[in-house]
Amino acid sequence: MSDKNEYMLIGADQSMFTQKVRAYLRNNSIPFKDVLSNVKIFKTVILPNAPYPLIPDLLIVDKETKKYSLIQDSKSIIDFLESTHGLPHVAGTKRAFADMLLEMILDDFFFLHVMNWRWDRPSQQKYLEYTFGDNSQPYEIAKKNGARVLNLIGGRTPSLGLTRRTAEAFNDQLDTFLELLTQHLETYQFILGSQLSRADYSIHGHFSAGLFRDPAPYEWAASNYPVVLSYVRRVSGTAVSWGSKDVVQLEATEDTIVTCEDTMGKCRGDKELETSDMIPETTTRMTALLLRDYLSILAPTVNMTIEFLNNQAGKDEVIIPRGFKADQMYEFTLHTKDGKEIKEKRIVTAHCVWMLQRILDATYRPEQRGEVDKWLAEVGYMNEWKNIVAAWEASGWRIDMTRKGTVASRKSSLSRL
Ligand SMILES: N[C@@H](CCC(=O)N[C@@H](CS)C(=O)NCC(=O)O)C(=O)O
Repeated sequence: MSDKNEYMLIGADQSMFTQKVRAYLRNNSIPFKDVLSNVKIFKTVILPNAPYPLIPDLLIVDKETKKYSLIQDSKSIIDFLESTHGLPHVAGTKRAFADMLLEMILDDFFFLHVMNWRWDRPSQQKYLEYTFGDNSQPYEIAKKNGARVLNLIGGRTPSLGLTRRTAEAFNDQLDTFLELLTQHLETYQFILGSQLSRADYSIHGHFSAGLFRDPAPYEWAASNYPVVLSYVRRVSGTAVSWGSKDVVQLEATEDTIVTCEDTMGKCRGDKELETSDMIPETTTRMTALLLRDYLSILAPTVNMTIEFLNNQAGKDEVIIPRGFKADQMYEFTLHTKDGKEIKEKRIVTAHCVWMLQRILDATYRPEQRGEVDKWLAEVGYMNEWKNIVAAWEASGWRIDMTRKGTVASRKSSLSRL
């Protein structure tokens, strides 16, 4: 960003994807102002400039003329910030792929594991109503307004397969994930080792806006997983916690500083990870835990998206709906701790096909596959993954995010350009 511009981030405290971007901005010392989203902002700023009524949205504002442009979606915002500010991205063929794969699973699936703690917990209803409301208003008005917001958004999770039938399995997996993460953090500061990456920002978003924010999960999560809480605060970029940005380790005499070392990036384990394109074993296990069930969502989503596109007779460009109609549900599988399979139905949400496309464009290109597959073989489910990739690539379509939304184009029409 030139000095001509400033950033404003439209979002909310309880929004996971807002917190993901805020942590990224803070850790990279990029100044920004927070703008609270509300109905008026959606109508006048977001919807005229972006495809979906979603937060976060980054405004790039010319300080003098006050003209702005807007970027929607946490991934696109981080991409923009990374390239504009020349910020580092994860190096290493396997590590860069792992980071994007994890970001997809965490953003598209793992948020349900956290959401599971948000709804249906009467003890925190008052808190949710107030904090989802417009808290520039007095308490009772804010609460009333928040109750309306909750009615609008709180009802969507069952259609994504988070129901009474699956709640226990989601919680089982969250528990196992938190145990693995605790074990991981014994050695490493961050998911890929000593370097912060997208996967950390995704986890941070989910946990800081949900698990370690809402009262009901806070007590459970903070008491049982204090190491994870400390990690989440570290990724926030503001905490006085070992490994946080600007926190240093001091050796001093009475009047002189002897040494003053950054604590960020200090691991208790293998320092060669970054340079030798290695992924911590605990990260591989966390990926495997979620990937097994996530593939039962990704595979039908990709297949049903292809079917939808192939029914658009003759069109070279098609806007894909964010969610398909409720009569096009499919069944996915969740595994409990003891290996029991739970099946549930959910609607098709095609955002993940765009996330898959991003991976194919950036970190799973044909020349990268040999190397990446070595790691996928360790994770497991490689054939299932490869079948999904093959189906999408054979479909003849690609997907991009545009002002109109996620748009699929026939590759044959693009190659004619
Ligand atoms: N893919 C988007 C997801 C954004 C998203 O789901 N935002 C939620 C808040 S965390 C939202 O705006 N929900 C409003 C709604 O669904 O109506 C991103 O990564 O930014």
